[in-house]
Amino acid sequence: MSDIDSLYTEISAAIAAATSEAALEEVRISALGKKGSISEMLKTLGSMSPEERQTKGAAINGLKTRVTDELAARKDVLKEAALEARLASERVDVTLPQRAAPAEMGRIHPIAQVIDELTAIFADMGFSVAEGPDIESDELNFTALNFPLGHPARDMHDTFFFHPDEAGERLLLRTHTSPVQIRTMRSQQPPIRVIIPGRTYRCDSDQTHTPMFHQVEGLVIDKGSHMGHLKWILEEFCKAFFEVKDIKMRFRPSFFPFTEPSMEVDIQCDRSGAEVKFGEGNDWLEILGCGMVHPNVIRNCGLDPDEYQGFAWGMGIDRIAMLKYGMPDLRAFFDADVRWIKHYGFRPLDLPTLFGGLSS
Ligand code: 2NL
Repeated sequence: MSDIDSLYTEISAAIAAATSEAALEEVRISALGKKGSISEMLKTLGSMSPEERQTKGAAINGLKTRVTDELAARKDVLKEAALEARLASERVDVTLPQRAAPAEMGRIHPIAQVIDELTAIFADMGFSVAEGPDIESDELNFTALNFPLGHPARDMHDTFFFHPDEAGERLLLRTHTSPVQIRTMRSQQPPIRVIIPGRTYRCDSDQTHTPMFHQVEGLVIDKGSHMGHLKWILEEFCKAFFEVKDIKMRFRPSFFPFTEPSMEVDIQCDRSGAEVKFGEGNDWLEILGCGMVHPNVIRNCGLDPDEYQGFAWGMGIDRIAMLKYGMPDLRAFFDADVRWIKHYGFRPLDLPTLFGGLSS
């Protein structure tokens, strides 16, 4: 057998034995690459006599053509096989039930839901939302709000204080969202209509208190604003929030350093059944505190209390969320238990709106 025939037999066997496109490429390089066996053979043509070149040259070129054709044919076969294997491995059973999209699986926390609901209600009445930092100065959290130095109400707030700085100033975690109202009154001109939902902190922890909780406060400052306006806003809010046509409210005198007069507000409910019902029955439930902004607070914000009056209110978000959605344990709000959020959470795409329903 000539060396050409034996080289052909060898290469042809290697082509047939290649089981992947990469292995086949190696065979091609070893035969037809720059230093491949056929290429080396072609290089010998130059030193041959014209007669020898005529017979051997044709034979080597014939070898090259056959090997090139076999490589191409084998490549087609391997390509087809690779495609078949991929199709088999990536087969999709279209009859399987659909897996829920991430937006379907996640849930909105009831506190976030209630904040969205309140915001929709007050936005409809012309209020905007204001925000401020959780870490505040003593001045904004207490002094500007008419808590005199050494006043017992400062101690009642169970404040978390930071260590004093070199100048002796003591920062704190805000005990209510009121400092944001002070910031708003100092930076905006009346008329002011804002609500401030946010996190608040008090060093208190038991069945009905968590050290971090949520509050929403509202503030209106304008010429000639009065308690009638306050009462109407709170009534409209309660009806919309508890999704009832009518609800009786009871205003009881109270005390806050930052309002005068101050009131606590109860709403009518029925506690005779397993769950509390609003807008019916003969029981009362306290839900918020409110009052006319104290003239000292208006003055502390650079406004003239003889020109501008205002009213404000504050309520616990966690508490009204528990009441509305029948959640018995406050502490579960902050446990991050996925089973709880699956049960009490809200679907992310069901945004609360007044026209579409708050809690559809
Ligand atoms: C409650 C009572 C209240 C306010 C908060 C307020 C803010 C400014 C001026 C005057 Cl800047 N008042 N806020 C007023 C009355 C009551 O909260 O029981 N909250 C849970």
